[in-house]
Amino acid sequence: MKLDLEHSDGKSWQEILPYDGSARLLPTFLPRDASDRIFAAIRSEVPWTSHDLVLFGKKMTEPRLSCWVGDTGVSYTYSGVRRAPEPWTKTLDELRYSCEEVTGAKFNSVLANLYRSGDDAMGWHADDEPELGPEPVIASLSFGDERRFDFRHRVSGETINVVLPHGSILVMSGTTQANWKHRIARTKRSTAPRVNLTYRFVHAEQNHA
Ligand SMILES: O=C(O)CCC(=O)C(=O)O
Ligand SMILES: [Mn+2]
Repeated sequence: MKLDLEHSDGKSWQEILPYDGSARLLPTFLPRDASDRIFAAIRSEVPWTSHDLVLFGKKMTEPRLSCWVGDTGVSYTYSGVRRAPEPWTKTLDELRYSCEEVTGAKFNSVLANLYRSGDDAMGWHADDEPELGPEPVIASLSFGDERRFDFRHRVSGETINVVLPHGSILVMSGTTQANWKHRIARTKRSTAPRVNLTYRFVHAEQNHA
């Protein structure tokens, strides 16, 4: 799907990727005071859970808290584990409509991640599960401490780094997931919490709910 993000109140989007996909950042998507309120609300509304994952045959605990939220019946396999969604909270649902408005895309679910400090992270991966479709639009909102988001091209190995500020939106679309992986690396620089919300559309025909 082709996105037209240019008409958002004259605010300027920055294209982060040089080729093979699109990742557009709007650093000032939400005002500071609204972002502060949303950050506090999400941290208390969401039933944060620590999840296990299997990495190289070893069971480990993910270094972050997370919660999968979505419309009834939308299930999603993530880190090898099928998850049924938690119901929408008021704040997550309101933000869904803001993301739909600014992207022109539809979202039926969101993966919420809470990085408690710089020790929490997410390793290299792509949001390329079959149920997201071949060219998913993913709207990623960040709140709290700034963290560096890295892209790495699957073939050339080129890496691109971008800092995601409080109240920002990063929209990945086109062939981004097919060509690039991304991560949030551990860092000694960050000690304060950060919340990230990735809004997605999970296709019903791929559901195994
Ligand atoms: O925390 C972030 O900015 C990225 C999260 C992410 O990649 C994901 O939820 O799939
Ligand atoms: Mn991801």
